[in-house]
Amino acid sequence: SRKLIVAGAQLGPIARDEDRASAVARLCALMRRAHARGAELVVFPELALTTFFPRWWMEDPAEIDAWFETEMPNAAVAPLFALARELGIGFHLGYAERTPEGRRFNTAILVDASGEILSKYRKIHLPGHFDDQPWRPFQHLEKKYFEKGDLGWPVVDGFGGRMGICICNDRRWPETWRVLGLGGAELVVLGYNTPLHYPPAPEHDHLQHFHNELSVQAGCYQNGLWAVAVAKAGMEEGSELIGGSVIVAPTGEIVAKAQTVGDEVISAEIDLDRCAEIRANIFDFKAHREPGDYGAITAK
Ligand code: CDT
Repeated sequence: SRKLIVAGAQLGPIARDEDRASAVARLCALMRRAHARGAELVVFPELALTTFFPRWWMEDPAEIDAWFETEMPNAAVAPLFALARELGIGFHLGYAERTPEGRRFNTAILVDASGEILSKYRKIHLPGHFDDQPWRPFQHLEKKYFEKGDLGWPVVDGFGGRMGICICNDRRWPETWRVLGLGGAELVVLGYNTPLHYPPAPEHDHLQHFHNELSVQAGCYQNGLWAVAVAKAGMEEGSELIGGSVIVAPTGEIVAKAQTVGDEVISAEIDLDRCAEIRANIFDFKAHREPGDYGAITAK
């Protein structure tokens, strides 16, 4: 068996005026709690250093750039990297990335127990809209503030297995999970900021938790892999974000789930060898997959 203890560190709301130092102090406190449970890896949410700023229409480039990191690691997150090294724990962190060329991405990294960045992913499925829609109680302007990711869905060796990353809206798309599964991923880590209220179709608001679990559980089962899916949750600047962070087994079963919408650690001992329960049986890709009949999926 290949057992490891993994943790998800759900975050409660981050206020608009909460600075990086305060957010990083919260991440460090959660990392200590995860480590106390024996975790070798702790997963933080999408855009974990700031409030979910794409809810606001902004035009001033300086105001927009203030939400972005131009280096990783940088001075603000140095305490998190130092604590990870001190404790010998790896982590996943989502943040807004601005490249030296001025390109902007919704990014996540996977960092090993020595503080080295093992993998980096830039979000591919960007939800929401480009244009100002002031009728909404809050907007969802990821298409305005971020470019589509250009790194594919990398799968790398780490934590005794094969590790993949996706981000928030990606989890709703079966293609995300299948590409990660085809890359051999055994554990997928992801963060999300999911508003409870969806202004264009409010009749689906009561299904937000169901759709979160449905997506992650299906992704795990249909590809025979583990996932740690972690929310930024709670009432953030007038937008209520769902919690419900979960750890899901390759069978699709939930093995740990958050109970609150605040800062909370969930954890589980997982065995990466359990991927074979599914991958050597019903979803044995080599034996049963029929890619010759899937052309419509990649046609434009
Ligand atoms: N952050 C993120 O991707 N949130 C989306 C909200 C979709 S509604 C515009 C999600 O899929 O949860």
